[in-house]
Order: sequence, then structure tokens, then C-alpha cells
Amino acid sequence: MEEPLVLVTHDAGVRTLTLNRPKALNSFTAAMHGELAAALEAAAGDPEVRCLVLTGSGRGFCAGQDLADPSVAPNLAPGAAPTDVGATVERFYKPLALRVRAMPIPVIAAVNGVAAGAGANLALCCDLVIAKRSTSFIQAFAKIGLVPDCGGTWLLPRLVGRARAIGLAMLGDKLPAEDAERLGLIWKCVDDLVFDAEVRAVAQRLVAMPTRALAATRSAIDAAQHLDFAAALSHEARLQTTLGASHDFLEGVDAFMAKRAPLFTDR
Ligand code: T3D
Repeated sequence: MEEPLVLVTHDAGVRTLTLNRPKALNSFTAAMHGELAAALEAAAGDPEVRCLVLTGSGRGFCAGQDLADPSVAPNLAPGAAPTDVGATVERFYKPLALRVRAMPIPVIAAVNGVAAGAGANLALCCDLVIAKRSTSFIQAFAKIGLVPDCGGTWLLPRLVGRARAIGLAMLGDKLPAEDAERLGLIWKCVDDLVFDAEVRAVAQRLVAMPTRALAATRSAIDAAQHLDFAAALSHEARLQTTLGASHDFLEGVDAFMAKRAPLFTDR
């Protein structure tokens, strides 16, 4: 039997999806896109899942598009019709980025190894990016004549500012995880030896938090990027109206007043 291209495990509220094409640094084929989309959908719909961890098997996180995949690789024969790369982006990377950004649960990218091309930007789509100190992020697109996709053009300037976004995207240099943290591209770079324990600890913390409020926090911060200040304030008020009627809000306040740990259950 063939190995799954996305390994799915579940432990105490944490769903872990592991991209599993280690020989090709977990680069994306159409089949891996299909398995990942199904696994994300399943996690989104499962009330037992309160945090998602996305990681890779072997020594890479994800090297972006599999450039050897016959369904997307350009036909190099003289005069051959061009491959519609944009169609691949529309079919796979756009829905993937949108799905990750709209998950009803917090999403951690556990960057265990090199993250390149769409693999780097998939990580940046996640809420918290935790990376091994030994690894790096590469906007590899310019090296093969493309622009950053999977949200890269939107995410990079917002995370690190225009000057750094342009430098990273045009030069396509390896950015070590330590520098990625220093620039604000990712949440945290941690020593390799404590990486697994750190990811587990953060995931467990998120599991115990008010999931619905965390997802609303992400969507409010994203929405505020294209709102003026007054509109953002109004949006916050609308969200507070919804969350203020939730079980978790009542539970959070009750627990605070009673000086006990809250038990959040909304999703
Ligand atoms: O249709 C479309 O194309 C639209 C979508 C575009 C989205 C994109 O992501 S475009 C960008 C695609 N990705 C890249 O250009 C990255 C290519 N990979 C690399 O530059 C390097 O592999 C890395 C810098 C990521 C890692 O370098 P290194 O030296 O650690 O490893 P390596 O030896 O290059 O790779 C190990 C194996 O993985 C190797 O196979 P082999 O020789 O052992 O059989 C290599 O060919 C394979 N591999 C790595 N990346 C890809 C890949 N195979 C297919 N596609 C890849 N992207």
C-alpha cells in the first residue's frame, strides 16, 4: 500500500498534519494538494480539534511546487505551448491559502526544515510560525522566473515591510530562521533539540484557550489591514457583541472572579 502524502495524527485536541514526500522535500504534487485539502476540511469540521499543527517529514518542511510534476512542469521543447502556471495557483494554492487563513482554530506551522517557494508562504499563512534554528526560508520564485504566490505578495510586506519584502522576493536568498524571527517574519526560532517540545507546549496552550475568540482575533487583525481606524473599531465592537454572548466569555469571567482555571469549550 502507498504511504499517505499527508500523515494525520490527533492527540489531546491537537491535529497534526505532516506533509509526507520527504525525498522531494515535501514539495506539492496535485495528489498531495488533494490530501491536504481533505485533511484541512476534516480538521475544520471536527469539534475535537482545537489546534492544528502543520509540519513536514524528513529534513524539509516544504519546497513549494514539485517542479517535476508532469501536470505543471513546463514543456521545454521548442515551440511548445506554455504551461498555465496561474491555473495551478487558482486551482491549488489560492484555495489552500484561503483555507488555512479561515480555519476555525489556531494553526501552527512547525517548520522542521527548509521552507521554500509556496512552502515558505504556506508557513507564513499560519497563525504562529515556529521554526528550528537550523532551518531557513527561501522566496525561491524569482530564481525560476515567477512571482511569490500562495499569498507571498500580500503577506511579506505586511510582516516585514516593503523594503525587506522586495529584498527577500527579488534576491531569493536563504533567510536563516534566526533572522526570520529577528525581522518579524515568524513568531519564534527555537533550538533543534527543544523544537518538538516547544511546538507541543504551544499547541497545548492553544487547545486550552477560547478557540472561537482566537479565530475571531485572526480574522479581525486581517480585516483591519484594509479598514480605516474607525471602521476597525466598529468591526471590533461587532465581534465583541458576538463573543460576549458566548459560553467562553461567561466562563472566562466566572473563572477569573472565582480565581480558578477556565474551561473553554466553544469552537
Ligand atoms: O505550477 C507552478 O509551478 C505554480 C506554483 C508555484 C509555487 C512554487 O512553489 S514555485 C517555487 C518552487 N520551489 C522551488 O523553486 C524550490 C526548489 N528547491 C530548492 O531550491 C532546493 O531544493 C532547496 C533550497 C529547497 C533545498 O536545497 P537542498 O540542497 O537542501 O536540497 P536539494 O538537493 O536541492 O533537494 C533534495 C531533493 O528534493 C532533490 O532530489 P534528488 O536530487 O535527491 O532526487 C531535489 O530535486 C528535490 N526537490 C527539492 N525541491 C523540489 C524538489 N523536487 C521537485 N520540486 C521541488 N520544488
